[in-house]
Amino acid sequence: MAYDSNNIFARILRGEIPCDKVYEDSHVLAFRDIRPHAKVHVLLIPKGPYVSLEDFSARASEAEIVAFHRAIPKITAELGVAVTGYRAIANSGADSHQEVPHYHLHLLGGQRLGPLLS
Ligand code: IU
Repeated sequence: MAYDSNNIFARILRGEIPCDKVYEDSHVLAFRDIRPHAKVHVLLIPKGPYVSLEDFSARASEAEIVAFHRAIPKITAELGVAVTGYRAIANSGADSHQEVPHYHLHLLGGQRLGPLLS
C-alpha cells in the first residue's frame, strides 16, 4: 500500500492539525488519542512515511526503529504508567481495523485493563 501523505497523522506531523503532544524527538511524536479507550491513551508515531507496522519494520532505518522503541520508556515514565503497567497495540492492515494509514502504536494504561481478547 502506498503512503498517503494527506492522512491525518501526516497532517499532524506537518503542524496543519493540532495535537495534545506528550513527547517529541527527531524521529517520533507521541500525542493523546482524541477518542481515548483508557484513562491514558497515547499514540506513538514515527516521523517517517510508513503505512503500518509491517511497512515500518520492513523499510525504516535501524536508527528510526531504535529511536521509536527507546521513546517508549520515556513516554511511559512521563505518563506515570511505567511501574503500574500498560498495553501496547499496533493495528496493522485491514483485518486489524487499522483506520489511520500511518504506523502508530497505541499505549493504553492508567487503569486496570481487561483481558486483551475478550
Ligand atoms: P487505528 O489503530 O488506526 O484504528 O487507530 C487510530 C486512532 O487514531 C484511533 O484510536 C483514533 O481515535 C485516533 N485518532 C486521533 O487520535 N486523532 C485523529 O484526528 C483521528 C484519529 I481521525
